[in-house]
Amino acid sequence: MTRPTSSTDSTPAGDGAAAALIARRRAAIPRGVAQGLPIVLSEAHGAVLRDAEGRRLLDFAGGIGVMNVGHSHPKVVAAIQAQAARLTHCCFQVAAYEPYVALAERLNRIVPGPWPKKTLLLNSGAEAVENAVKIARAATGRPAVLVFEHAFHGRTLFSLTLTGKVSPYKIGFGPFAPEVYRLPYPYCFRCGGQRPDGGCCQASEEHFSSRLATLVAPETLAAVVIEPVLGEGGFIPAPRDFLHALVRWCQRHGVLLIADEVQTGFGRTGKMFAMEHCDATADLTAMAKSLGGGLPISAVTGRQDVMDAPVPGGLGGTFAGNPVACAAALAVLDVFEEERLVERAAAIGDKLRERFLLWQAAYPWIGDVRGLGAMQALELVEDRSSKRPDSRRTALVQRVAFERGLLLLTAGTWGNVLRTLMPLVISDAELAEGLDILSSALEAAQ
Ligand code: PLZ
Repeated sequence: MTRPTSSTDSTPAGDGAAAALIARRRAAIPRGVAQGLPIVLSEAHGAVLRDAEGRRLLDFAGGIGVMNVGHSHPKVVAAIQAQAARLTHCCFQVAAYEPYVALAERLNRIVPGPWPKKTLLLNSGAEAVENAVKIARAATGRPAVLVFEHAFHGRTLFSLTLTGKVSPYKIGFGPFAPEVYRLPYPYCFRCGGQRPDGGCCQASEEHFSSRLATLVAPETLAAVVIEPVLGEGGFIPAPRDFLHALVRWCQRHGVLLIADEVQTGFGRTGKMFAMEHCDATADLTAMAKSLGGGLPISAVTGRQDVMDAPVPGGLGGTFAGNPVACAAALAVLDVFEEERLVERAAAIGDKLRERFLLWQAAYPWIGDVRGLGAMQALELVEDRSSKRPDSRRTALVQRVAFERGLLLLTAGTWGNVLRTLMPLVISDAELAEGLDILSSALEAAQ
C-alpha cells in the first residue's frame, strides 16, 4: 500500500506495483495534473473502490461528483457495450443518430423551465458552460457576463476566466477574456450580514443594481452564470431568496440566467436539479459529471428561442454527443427512475446532516455544517470567532480517513472544507461505515 500524502506528486511512493505506476506517472505526465493521494485504482463497483493491491476503499468522492449512479452500474455498462458494438462514432454534424436525439428529448423534459426547450450536447462541464455563454451572447447581442466569487466553471480559457480561485487554477494562464465581472457569492457563514427577518442580506434587486453601478451596465450583460450550490468553492448553497431576487433582476434587465448544475445536477442535492429547491428557473442549464455515469458527456438545455439563436454551424464539436456517451446517459436516467435515486439523495443528506451536526457540537473547529441533500460539507476553522480557515487540519482528516479506508475530497477557496460526493447507490451499511471512519478521523485530528 502506498503511503498517503498531504499534497502532490512530490511524495515518495510506497512499495510494489502501485509505487511503480506512480513513478511512471511522474515521469510521463506533467506535474500540473496533480494527485492528492497516491492511490492507484484497479476497479470500482457501486460505492466501493479497490486499489492496485486489492485494498477496499469506500468512495465519498465519486470521481468528483461523476458517479451518482455508482461505479460500473450494470445497466450503464450494458448500454455502453451494446452501443459500442453498434455505432461508436460518426460526429453529429456529419450524420444523425438516435441516442443524441433521444437524450436531448429526455433532458428537455426533465430540466426545469415551463417553456419549450432544446438541448445541445458536448463533452465536458467547461464546454457546457462556455457554450451556454456563447448561446446567451448570440441571443442577446450583448458581450458581458456576470459571475461570482469562489465560482468554479472549468479550466478552458473562457471557463477559467469565469472561475474565481486564482491558485492553482489561474496562475500563469492569463490574460483572461474581457467583459467578465464578478460579485460576491452569498456565503452566509462568512458574510454575517443577515437581515433582521433572517433573510439573505444580498437578496434584493437593489443589491444587484447598486453593486453593478461601479462594475458594468446591465444593458451590456448577456448572462449571469451561477452555481446554485458552489461546488469546488466549498458547497455553499445560495439562499432561496437570493436566487429569486437574481431571477427577477435578470428578467427586468433582459439578462439571461445560466445555472451551472455541473456538480449539483442529477440528484446530488435531493432534487434532480438544485434550482428546483427554490422554484426559480434559469434560462439555460449547464450539466455534465453524473450525466454520463463515467463517460464524458455534457449538455446545455434551455429556452428554445434562446437555444436557436446561434446560426446553423455555430455550435458543435467532433466528439460532442458521442453515441456511446449518449447511450450511457440514457441508461443513467433510467437508473435514476428505477432506483429512485433522487429520493435516496435526500435520505442520505438527512443522515449526513445528523452526524455532521453532532460533530459540530463536539469540535469547536468545525465552523459550519451546510449543504443540500447528499451535497453536504464541514468547514474547518481555527476557531469560531476568527473563522480563520484551517486547511492543515482538513488535509489531516482527509489523510487519516484515507488510511482507514475512506476516500473523500476537500473543497473551498482555502482548502478547508470536507465534502461528500458519494455514489447515491451507496448502501445504508456502507454509508454508516464511511461515516464511522470519518468520525474516527475527526477524532484523530483533534
Ligand atoms: N462547473 C460547477 O464543478 C468541475 C473540477 C476538477 P469539467 N469540477 C471539478 C478539476 O480539478 O478540474 C466543474 C464544476 C462546475 C464546471 C466544471 C467543469 O467541468 O467537466 O471538469 O470541465
